[in-house]
Amino acid sequence: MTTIIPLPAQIQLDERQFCLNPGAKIIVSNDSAEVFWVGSSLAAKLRPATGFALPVQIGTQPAAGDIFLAFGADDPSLGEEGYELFSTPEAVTLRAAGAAGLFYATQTLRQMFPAEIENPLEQPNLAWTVQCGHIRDIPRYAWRGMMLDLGRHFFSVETAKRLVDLLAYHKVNVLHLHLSDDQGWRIMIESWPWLALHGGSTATNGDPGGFYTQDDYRELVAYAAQRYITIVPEIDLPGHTNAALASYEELNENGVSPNLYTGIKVGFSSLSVHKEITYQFVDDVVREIAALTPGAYFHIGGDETLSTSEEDYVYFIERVQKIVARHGKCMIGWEEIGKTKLNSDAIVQHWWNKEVTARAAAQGAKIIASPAAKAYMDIKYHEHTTIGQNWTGAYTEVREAYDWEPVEILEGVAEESILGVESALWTETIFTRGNLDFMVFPRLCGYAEIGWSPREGRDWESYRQRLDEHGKRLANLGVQFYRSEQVDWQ
Ligand code: TNX
Repeated sequence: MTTIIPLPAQIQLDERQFCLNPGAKIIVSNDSAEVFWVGSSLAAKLRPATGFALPVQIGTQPAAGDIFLAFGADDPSLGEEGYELFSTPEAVTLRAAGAAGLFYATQTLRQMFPAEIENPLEQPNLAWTVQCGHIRDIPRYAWRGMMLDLGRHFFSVETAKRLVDLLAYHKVNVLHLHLSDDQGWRIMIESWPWLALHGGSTATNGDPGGFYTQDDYRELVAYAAQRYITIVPEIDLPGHTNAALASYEELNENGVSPNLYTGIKVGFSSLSVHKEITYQFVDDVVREIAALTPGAYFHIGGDETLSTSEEDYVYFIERVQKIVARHGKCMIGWEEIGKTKLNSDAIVQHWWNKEVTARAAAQGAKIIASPAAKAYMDIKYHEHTTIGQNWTGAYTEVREAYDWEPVEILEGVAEESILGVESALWTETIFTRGNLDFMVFPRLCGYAEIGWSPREGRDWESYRQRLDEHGKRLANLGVQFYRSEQVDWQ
């Protein structure tokens, strides 16, 4: 039985074993820097626990005992992200047509070694075996995301990079950063510096604030890109803007800035939809962030604008849509933007209202499934969870987070319109790295499987059993995950 998460599309294993020995090499078939990096990053993951040298070399085939990374376009049906893994007693071969696929093959291989492979300290006297067999694996959805809310509480670049590593380990390929909210503005905009300097100075509860400098953000984007993760920046508009309104009085209808906000209410703030300066502001913010972001997307929020009239909302979003397009990005918004007339490339993120989501899909928008009752990781696991919220009216235990189907949740949306799945960590009650670990893991493992694995192969009992072993991997990686009673955890 395999313990890989997300479950590969096709997997046949037998009783034989490959054993990684001290003299093993990692051979890469291609001398491009990108492919070499994939080989090197695998070596870097396997060296600490094994204590082996694992040199990375370019070559056309493996010698006995080696791991071979065969890169090439000879099987286009694997796509950019698919891969094959062949394991025999002589060698392990990873094969892919795209570098992302090769990288995902290395993540699968990590999960085929004993769980101690993830221990940062050398583990002497362990046999580093991998079961023999064949895997052919291609993702179900193109969009496998997670959102991190930096507005309510700020997380450092180091914490975000650690999260990127953990996402990559689960073949997640999008990290959506919610960079602004009522409680904080988290990225330096050079043409409007007080957004970050004042608007970023605090957080929910009056906790310490913070913001990414443009160099911080660039560094995070590059780190994520190297792990095949696209950063999607979100600036939430026209609501959720108290931090911006507090920083620049001219953005306010009455020309007076409110105080910084450290509570957790939503829906009370709005930009001034009929002031021209508002659109200058949006243009500058989108322009600067778009220039820092190689990814194709810009998320404009658009949710919970309870203090903006419907007419103003439509006017505002349709204007902002043009600004995003002018800066060369594809616009994403929360489902509420389905009430407006969308460009054909718009993407809509479903979180609550199926009817507006269906309206967006009917206009041709692609849909990302983030149903709050299933995919919100700020929701408590059960009534005794000490952090988190439960406004969805239910709790989201590990099983509830896993056992749902995007196609069924999105009533009225054709299957072809579903781009993928994204889970979300809202951080009103979450601000330490330990809080983050606890709320995200192991639920994220389930979302990763919903996004990657074929629908037919998904099954709670199989997942539950794999999670037991996977928990040891997470523990070795230093993740302080929630040990749900639904899982046996040896
Ligand atoms: C709803 S979902 C929000 C967030 C909150 C979250 C708390 C959405 C687009 N907006 O502002 O943080 O609920 O669960």
